[in-house]
Amino acid sequence: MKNKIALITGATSGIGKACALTLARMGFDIIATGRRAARLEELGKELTVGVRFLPLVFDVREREKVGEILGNLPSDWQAIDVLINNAGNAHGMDPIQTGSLDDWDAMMDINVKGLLYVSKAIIPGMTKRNSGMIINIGSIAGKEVYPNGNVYCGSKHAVDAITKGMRIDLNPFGIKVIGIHPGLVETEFSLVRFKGDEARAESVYKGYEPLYAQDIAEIVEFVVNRPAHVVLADIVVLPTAQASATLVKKNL
Ligand code: NDP
Ligand code: 8X3
Repeated sequence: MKNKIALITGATSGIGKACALTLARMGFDIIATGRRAARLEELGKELTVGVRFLPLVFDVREREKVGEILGNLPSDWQAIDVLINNAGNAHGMDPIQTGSLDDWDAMMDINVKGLLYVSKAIIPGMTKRNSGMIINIGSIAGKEVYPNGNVYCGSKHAVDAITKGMRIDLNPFGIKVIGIHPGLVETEFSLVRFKGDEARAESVYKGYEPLYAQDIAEIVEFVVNRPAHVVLADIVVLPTAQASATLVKKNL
């Protein structure tokens, strides 16, 4: 994959970071984004020697800034081969009648609109070149709805629908569009969802073996390595202990 470029949003932790490290090992030059500049700097030090690295610090909610930064990439970074729309999180886990408007705004603005803003900036280059791959990180929450998951599930159902729409609209250009929908992956996800409550976050992954970020990165590696005529369009990946969004076999 020498001289190919991958852009990964939300590469400061979890799935995005694992994807950045894995794609760099495959030889991709890496554009990594996130809000935490220090984390991106650390990532740069961990990346495989010999690949180019461009860290970009922005909040995917900032529409103008996203367009400005991604629309003015240095000329030798513009031909992006793989876009991984990964940035996202759950915020809160409350019944619909008591949910917080701030949490709802965060989830819709980051998981849905942020993905759209980034895509809007990158897709024109892909259509012009008649090539490219877009991998959207959805969720089992985009395939099912679970108690108190209401708006997070809504945001991920939107990601699923947008992914399908992208695949249809970008079909004439030979652009591959892939949805990866994981179940429970042990990352900083629950720490963010429960607003820094470490004990509550850790309890989500107790009593069974969850997925790890690297498991998702390895699926990305497999997807990216398929021949030109093959696209793994829609992938649901769960820990073996998980049968559905709500059914997890735990030994507590
Ligand atoms: P993490 O919390 O570990 O990572 C989330 C990443 O998203 C961070 O790099 C964070 O960067 C970035 N991010 C969050 N908000 C913003 C923002 N406003 N602007 C820019 N970047 C942002 O969680 P995961 O790795 O688990 O999550 C990655 C994706 O996987 C998400 O879309 C999530 O919904 C999805 N997912 C996660 C599952 C899980 O069980 N963990 C299961 C299914 C899907 P920073 O804070 O530096 O901005
Ligand atoms: C993250 C997995 O089950 O918390 O998308 O929705 S779950």
